[in-house]
Amino acid sequence: MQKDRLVFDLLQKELKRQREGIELIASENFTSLAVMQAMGSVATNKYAEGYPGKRYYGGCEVIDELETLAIDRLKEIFRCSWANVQPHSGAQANTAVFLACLKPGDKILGLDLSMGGHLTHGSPANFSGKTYQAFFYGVDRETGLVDYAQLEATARQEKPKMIICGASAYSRDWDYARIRAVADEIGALVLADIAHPAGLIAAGLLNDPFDHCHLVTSTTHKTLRGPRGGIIAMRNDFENPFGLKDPKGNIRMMSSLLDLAVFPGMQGGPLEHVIAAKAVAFGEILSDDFKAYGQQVISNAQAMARAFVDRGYQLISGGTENHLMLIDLRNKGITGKKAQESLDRAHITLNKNSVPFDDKSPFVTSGIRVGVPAVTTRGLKEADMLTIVELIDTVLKNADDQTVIDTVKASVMNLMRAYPLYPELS
Ligand code: DSN
Repeated sequence: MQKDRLVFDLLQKELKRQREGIELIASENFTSLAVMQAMGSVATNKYAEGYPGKRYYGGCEVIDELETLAIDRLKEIFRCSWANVQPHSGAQANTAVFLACLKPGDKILGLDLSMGGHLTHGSPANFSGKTYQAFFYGVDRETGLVDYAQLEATARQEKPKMIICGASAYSRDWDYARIRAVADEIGALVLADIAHPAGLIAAGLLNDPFDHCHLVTSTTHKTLRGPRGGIIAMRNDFENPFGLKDPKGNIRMMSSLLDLAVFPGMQGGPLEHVIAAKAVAFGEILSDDFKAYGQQVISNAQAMARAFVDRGYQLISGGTENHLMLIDLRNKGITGKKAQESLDRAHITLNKNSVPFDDKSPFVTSGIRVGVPAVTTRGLKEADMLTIVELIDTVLKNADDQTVIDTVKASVMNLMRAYPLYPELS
């Protein structure tokens, strides 16, 4: 461990940063030590192109057991008939789904990035928007809720082959049944990208997308609290409705086309050390404690949202049903960029975020996104959320006053000392 001083000193500094700060980035979390140990294990040494029982390398018998365990646990969590745990990230998982289901130039319909959607749901800057013809729905200007009427109208007019639901900055649950109804009307597939709320869905605290969506993708490192990575799953297998065939020209079930799309379609050797860590995280999700974690996440988020509203902050949609909230700072006279940078100086970490109908660029933004999965893992409760909001409010009101920011930083470090992070590590 000590051989490369430069790297290990930097890792010690990062551990210190994580320990001393308040982590509010909605897409981050703290894995268990067991998850990290699996990631730093001998499985990183093994090449295993292919799938359990069908590899292109020798010596895969143990890795096969590991990957099968991860798949089985994931299927149990979401009551699925099929899952693939090899995607290196959520973006890779979405790429594989598109590759398996669509032809270049096909139409897709997703939530606009500027309204809380994700880059891989058709943004012109991304492969999804360059390869497919992307159309978008948004949120209602008044309510901040997904504009399902607009989604339906665009779906009926454009007849996309795939409707994508899911978001990076949306604080409400989804009406998957309504999306499936219009998809059935026009013969489209529905993909739910549950990267953000997956842990809350696993805990049974939000609507279940598997009942209504043909395909589901997720990351594993957000509310699922696993290693950085991606997954694809389906509750029920089915034949590709668009007649796409495998490379040999055979019609195959979707599960088979998806496996082929991940490997050899768009990835090579799977990261088996990450898959081992996914298996550990999935085991933790299947434990009794995980539902309590999910409930605490929602309860903390709601306490925090109420505290922001009480201090005159404008939350998009007025509140939250999941782990995050999106705040429009225009009535507070500070941009998202300046808010993020000032809070960073006080060791409070979050990200600037465009708000719906934003008049500022994505590099500046009018808003911030605040999430509680990481602080909840550290053990913070509702009363702490009120303290955090008070600290944030003090910084945002004194963004140019270094003395005030230094005082807040001292309070942040003092608060977080009461919630040790990785005490086993020196
Ligand atoms: N952009 C990441 C986030 O939500 O933070 C997800 O890709």
